[in-house]
Amino acid sequence: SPAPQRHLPLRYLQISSFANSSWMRTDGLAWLRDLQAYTWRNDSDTICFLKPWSQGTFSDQQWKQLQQTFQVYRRSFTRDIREFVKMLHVDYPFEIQVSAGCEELPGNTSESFLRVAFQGRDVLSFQGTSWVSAPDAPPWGQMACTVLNQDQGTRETVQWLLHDICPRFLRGILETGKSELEKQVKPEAWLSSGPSPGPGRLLLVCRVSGFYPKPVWVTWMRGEREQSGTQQGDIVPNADETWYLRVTLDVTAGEATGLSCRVKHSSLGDQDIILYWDRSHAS
Ligand code: J76
Repeated sequence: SPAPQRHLPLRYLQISSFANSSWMRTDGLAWLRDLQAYTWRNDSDTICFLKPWSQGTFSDQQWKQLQQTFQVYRRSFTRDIREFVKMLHVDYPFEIQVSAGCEELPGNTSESFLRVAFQGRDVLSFQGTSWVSAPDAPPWGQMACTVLNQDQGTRETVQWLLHDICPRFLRGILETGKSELEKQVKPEAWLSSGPSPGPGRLLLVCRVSGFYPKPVWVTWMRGEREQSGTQQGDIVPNADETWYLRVTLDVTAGEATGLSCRVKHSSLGDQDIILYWDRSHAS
């Protein structure tokens, strides 16, 4: 049966595109596990709440302060990067991605991270109290860290955000967003045949859609026997904050009868969905 999700990370993702010395944009978004709760578009001064529980248990005053910190950061970041480009002789265009966040761990502890990528590859991260360059970063990664580490004030602010604010804010969201985070949405499942894998062969396709949360178990069976040839696709998102999965089995036409697709999901309790293959599916 599907493994339950214990982890509820809060993640901030930032994409900054620098086209040339005058054009750039920065967009930010943040997720609670797989639910997007915030956006911060380049053209907006303020962080936009996408959920009624986005503010967590922070007061308006606390949130305003936090937002101001981020506004200062975004302005400074753009200015910083422009200066680094000149100092390190980096060429335009390029893209910088920042990811940061935290997660609660068993025993009332939490874990935080902050990473920066350049052209899709890790260049630096924040570890403990300072910036560290990634093992396979370009030569200027080390230089960037040395410069960044001279700013004691920023190092302290980053530590405060990562180790104090983030876990506290997350705890609040887990309270205010509890019902949505714990929502259970039942999957639908249906069978069809896919493109024939070859003469006399059938591709049996079992589609499962609309479930939440993500963990799911789907397999082709003959009676109580799991069919080892079962091929799982990726679990991909629907547009309505539910998930979709396609699971196939390649068989000879004669083997198809008696096969079934079985779905286990937390929303179904013990009532697994079982769909039997019959000739009507082969078209
Ligand atoms: C993702 C969260 C990071 C939060 C940082 C918060 C702190 C902050 O905004 N610091 C900027 C302003 O710092 C001044 O003001 C502070 C008080 O508000 C303090 O007094 C501080 O002492 C003072 O200097 C500061 O300018 C930072 O440098 C902003 C940018 C941080 C950053 O991420 N820079 C960065 C990232 C990657 C620089 C280089 C790279 C490498 C890529 C280079 C590619 C060419």
